[in-house]
Amino acid sequence: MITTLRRRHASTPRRCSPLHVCSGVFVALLGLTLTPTALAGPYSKGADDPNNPFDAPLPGFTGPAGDGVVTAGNVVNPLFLDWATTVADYSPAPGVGAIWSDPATALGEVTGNNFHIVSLGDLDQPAIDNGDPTGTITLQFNTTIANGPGPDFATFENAFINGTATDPNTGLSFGLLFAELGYVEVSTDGSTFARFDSTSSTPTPAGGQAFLTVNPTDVHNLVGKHINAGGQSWGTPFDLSQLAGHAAVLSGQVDLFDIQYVRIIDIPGSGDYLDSHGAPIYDPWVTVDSSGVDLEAIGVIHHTFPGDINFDRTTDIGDMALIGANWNTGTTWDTADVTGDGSVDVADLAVVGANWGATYGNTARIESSPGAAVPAPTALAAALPALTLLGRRKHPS
Ligand SMILES: [Ca+2]
Ligand SMILES: [Ca+2]
Ligand SMILES: [Ca+2]
Ligand SMILES: [Ca+2]
Repeated sequence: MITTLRRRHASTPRRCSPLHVCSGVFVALLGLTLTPTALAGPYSKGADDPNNPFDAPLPGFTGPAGDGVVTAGNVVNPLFLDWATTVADYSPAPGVGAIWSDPATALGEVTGNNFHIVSLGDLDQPAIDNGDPTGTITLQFNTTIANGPGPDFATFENAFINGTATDPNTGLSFGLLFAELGYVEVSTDGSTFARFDSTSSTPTPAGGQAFLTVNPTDVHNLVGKHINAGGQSWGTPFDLSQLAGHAAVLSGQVDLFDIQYVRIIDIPGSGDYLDSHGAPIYDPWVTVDSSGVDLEAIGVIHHTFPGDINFDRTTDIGDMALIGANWNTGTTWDTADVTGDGSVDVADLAVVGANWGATYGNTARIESSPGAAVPAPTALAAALPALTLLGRRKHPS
């Protein structure tokens, strides 16, 4: 269960070695059992795999030329409501080329341009053995990310095809990738982060691996596993609902309906860094210049709009029904607490009423037309007495 407690100024952040999974350490301390999402795969291919049940790549561009195709006439996928707007922190590993060191490059819409990136840098074995920090970047958004149905945001790296393999089921070939991988974490307050469980079953490299090919169907929930180069643009989806059992979410420190930060942590692919199951992660290593994760963009799919409890981008009877269903019992956005005070009552009803009929799209932050100009609808007026009665029944005085 998720609470709506929002600690904007959380206590001292937990410090976690990159060699371990933060949540695992924390939960172990509590004496509980951590069960990472045990998904068997095969995970999605690097491009155009819409039916993969785990992590179907999301096209950065859509239009008459087809999904994921970067060309004149196609447009940035309107699935994405928003894009990163602010660099909260950029701490690359040493050695990133100057032209790949501008973190603002990761802000704004996806471009599909594999040179329009900021690099996080890589670590060689002595640096890893020394415990040097890996490169990271933390981005913020104009509007917070929320846990709606399905994936809630997507990361765009600049992975490209660097080999081929054959799908055993279809006999069709697909691309193996030059994929520089990283962990993905989210935060409400910028202090406490929750990391997505990840999987990497890439076989141990036989030798030099500076140009290691990664089979994307072996990799899950790591930034960098989808193609965003050479005229193709595909983002890696992340679904906040997968963090519902994370200790920081359960404690209320991370609110899945109020995510304000996304942090990317590069993984030097030596095998020293592990997935959530304890398996070593391999990727091209050691890379130089535009080394490590090359972040191009982060797109937002879901954020909360006033009164739109069910994330269908309009405030109407569907949301009103959720108010009724959760009257006096709801505690989170998806259980109709749109005011964030931990209960569902007339204050939440008022928000829905005030925004009745508003519709929200890509520019919804400014185009929403709720408020006094919209007369109280008949449906709302009719629902009010019933809801009030419902409230009285549940809490007799
Ligand atoms: Ca979701
Ligand atoms: Ca890259
Ligand atoms: Ca709605
Ligand atoms: Ca409320």
